[in-house]
Amino acid sequence: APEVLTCGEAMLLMLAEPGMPLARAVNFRRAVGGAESNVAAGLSRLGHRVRWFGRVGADPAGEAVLAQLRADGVDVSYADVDPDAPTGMLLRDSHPQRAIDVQYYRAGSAASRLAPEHISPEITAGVRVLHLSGITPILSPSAAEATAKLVELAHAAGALVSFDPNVRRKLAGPEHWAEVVGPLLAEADLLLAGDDELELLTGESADAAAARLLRGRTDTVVIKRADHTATALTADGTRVDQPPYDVRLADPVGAGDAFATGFLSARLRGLPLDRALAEGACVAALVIQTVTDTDGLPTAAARDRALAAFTAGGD
Ligand code: KDG
Repeated sequence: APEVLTCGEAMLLMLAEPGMPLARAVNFRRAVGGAESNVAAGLSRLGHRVRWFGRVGADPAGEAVLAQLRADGVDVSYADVDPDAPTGMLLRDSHPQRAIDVQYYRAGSAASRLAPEHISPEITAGVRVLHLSGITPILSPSAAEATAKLVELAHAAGALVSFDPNVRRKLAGPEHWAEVVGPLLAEADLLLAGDDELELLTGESADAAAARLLRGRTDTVVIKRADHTATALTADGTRVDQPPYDVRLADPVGAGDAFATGFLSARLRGLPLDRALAEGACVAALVIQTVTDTDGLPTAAARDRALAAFTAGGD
């Protein structure tokens, strides 16, 4: 069985040439996007056994998405191909210093038609970690039910549920996010969330929300702050702060997925919290130096080299 299962919408990503505003861009590079498949690709590159579950259409875009995930070493053998709906797609531009424009073509996509009947216990059997994001339940009511079923199966199987809300304002209004994704926070054993996301989803300050969740089933909350410091808080009262590593930014998209990748890998290897935060920050620093979500994802050896270089000056 794989160590990790991720589930979500993987999409064809058409990435405008760097620096070109989306409305002016002529040349696009084909890549794959999707928060959960990014984490799957990242963990695989770091040497973990990972399965991605999700749905694509019976179309060339779906073939391209699955081929890319396979090339990254991700197990896609459980992925569904929907003959009646297309693979989701997004266009975006890429800039280090200005807001990134994203245009989705995913309403009615194969992934948005995810439903509980697509989730069988074999998908989660034997996995140690299930990593999910708030994007999946926001896609449709049936996808929200499927997400709840996956969480239930994972908990019943003794797997750790890792959750990143990944609030994307283009997909739904704030009230809808709070209503659909807010209640899921308490199902996470590990929660990785922006301070603004915690506030939006709970109506509390990030620290108050974290403290409340840590009195429930949640064991660890990593709060990603606006200044890019990450703070880990645990149920036993530990607090560790991790500043970002200073690199030349090419494109910030994918930083959160990269952080989750680095953090989860360290936890899977039994490393302590401070090391997991450092590895998360390290993988994020590598990914934001390239324009796609995934090209900067390191092998284990590349991560170790980068981390040694980042910490050489002593931070
Ligand atoms: O985390 C990066 C994602 O935002 C991107 O790959 C696309 O999953 C995506 C989304 O829904 O925005």
